[in-house]
Amino acid sequence: MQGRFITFEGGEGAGKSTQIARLREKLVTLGLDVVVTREPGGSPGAEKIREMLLSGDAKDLGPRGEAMLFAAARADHVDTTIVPALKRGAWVLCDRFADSTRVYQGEAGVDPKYLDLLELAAVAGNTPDMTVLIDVPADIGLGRVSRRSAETGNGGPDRFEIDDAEVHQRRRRMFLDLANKEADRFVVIDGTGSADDVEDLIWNVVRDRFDLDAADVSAKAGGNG
Ligand code: Z5A
Repeated sequence: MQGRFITFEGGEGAGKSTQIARLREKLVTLGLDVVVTREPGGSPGAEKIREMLLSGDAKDLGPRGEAMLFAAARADHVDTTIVPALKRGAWVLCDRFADSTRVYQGEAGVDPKYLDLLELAAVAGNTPDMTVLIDVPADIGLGRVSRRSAETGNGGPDRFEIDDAEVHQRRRRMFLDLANKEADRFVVIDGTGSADDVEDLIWNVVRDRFDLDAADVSAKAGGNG
């Protein structure tokens, strides 16, 4: 039994974590085995690398070195979390994946051919079945992130949030370009509405794409529901 692999992409504050949690609820209700994970991170080894990357400790390596660290974390995450989950038939919902490297490290100037090689090695053929790009203008996403920081008192911006507005806008355009080039894999969702509205948009495409008719899902899930 082979599971499903869905990745979520977008800028900071797009609503990826919020929507992954909501989609997880729906899928679990249908009796499916669901694994929620994230990048960088998602496995014990990769979480250690996450800490280095987001704290800025790896910044001195430069964008190419950081890209290698993202790839090293991804390889471990794929091997130890994603592939075992897919093999047992789970649905894997992953907050960011290889497209984030293409956009963030690509925008930072790393040669796309070099990024392709890293992706080939790290992903090892485990391409997502679907990538949900939650698209919001950079100022809306960053506004949400700063409101969240003010409300939770959870420190300042991380290594990638501190970049200036133009960088965030370029990243948004790069995500949209990728979605255009790989239209079969990507679904672009307008993330500017309420969390409930965005949840409905995502559910409609996931349900249609994977033929998730509530009546027969439990049979597809092996009768666990
Ligand atoms: N990075 C990279 O450079 N290369 C790579 O290969 C990879 C990553 C994999 C990871 O940070 C960083 O690593 C990331 C790219 C880089 N850059 N940054 N920063 P992270 O994992 O810590 O952060 P993130 O992925 O950007 O997550 P985020 O900022 O938390 O955004 P989100 O998950 O998309 O949003 P959220 O947590 O669901 O929502 C943010 C807030 O908005 C929260 O208070 C929500 O309650 C609120 N929210 C959510 N939806 C809505 C709607 N619809 N309306 C209003 N408010 C909302």
